[in-house]
Amino acid sequence: LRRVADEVQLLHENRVPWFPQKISELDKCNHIITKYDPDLDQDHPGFRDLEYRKRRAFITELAFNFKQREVYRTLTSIYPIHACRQFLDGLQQLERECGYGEQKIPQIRDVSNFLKEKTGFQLRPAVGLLSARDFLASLAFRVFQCTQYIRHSSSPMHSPEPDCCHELLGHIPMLTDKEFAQFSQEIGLASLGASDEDIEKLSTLYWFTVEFGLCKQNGTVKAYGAGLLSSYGELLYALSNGPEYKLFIPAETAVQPYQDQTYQPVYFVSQSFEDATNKMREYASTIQKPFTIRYDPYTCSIEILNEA
Ligand code: NLE
Ligand code: FE2
Repeated sequence: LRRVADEVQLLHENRVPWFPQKISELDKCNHIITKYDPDLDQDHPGFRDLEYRKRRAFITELAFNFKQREVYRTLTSIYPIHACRQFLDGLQQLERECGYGEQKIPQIRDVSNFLKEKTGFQLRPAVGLLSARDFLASLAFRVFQCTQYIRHSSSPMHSPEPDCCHELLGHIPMLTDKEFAQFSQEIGLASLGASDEDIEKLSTLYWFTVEFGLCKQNGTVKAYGAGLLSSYGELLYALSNGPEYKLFIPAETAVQPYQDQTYQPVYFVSQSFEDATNKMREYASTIQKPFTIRYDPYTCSIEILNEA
């Protein structure tokens, strides 16, 4: 039996053009020829009809986005072994009660209404990539800023930037968990009015926990970070023993440099999910500010106490 690598080598040497070997690889068969394209072909009867062209473009886009099914299907196939319990519970509820599934991408409004009932979190369409200060400030109000576009279809298994797959599959299931929701709000509250230096540390901590955190559960390392749970490629990589692992100690993690172009070279592992949230809480309480704040859940506003 020939190994896959040999086969690839063989195909390569003979200069055989790439061809799909699995039905899912038809996603890659999406190169189009421009003949009869109403946007490019001046002889097309619809060339001068802008409404018609707009409608055609919309339908074409739907066809390109067909790939989201692949993102959903491949990710859900490895969650049972690699995702933490809180995430699996959340996803199950979303599938049962909120229209999650491979057939369609749910609307931000529906997911927001659902979350609101579970943990008081609500979603808000983000205008783009936000500064760390603005993003963290939203969390203080239990508001999660969501991007709305989808990753490029040429790279379904990893995206360097957040997209709707990342928000819906990575973050939302975790935000259905009461403890995690509380924890997220606390990070947000700690950020309000903090110095630039403290914001930098908080967002680094956010990066290595909420985005790329690993924790032990029943003796096995599981992912709870959204950046891992929305990337099939990186989720496998992070739990492959390939990368470097460090123990999560907030004061040390907070100064670890990071990049967002490709897989992380180092991940921080907590003793347990609870341990991660407790340590973060302790750390947040050490941030020095010349005032104290309190969140009033009735009016959804911040009260400033004993201003210096
Ligand atoms: N790498 C993640 C993904 O592919 O979904 C997105 C990370 C955004 C911080
Ligand atoms: Fe994220």
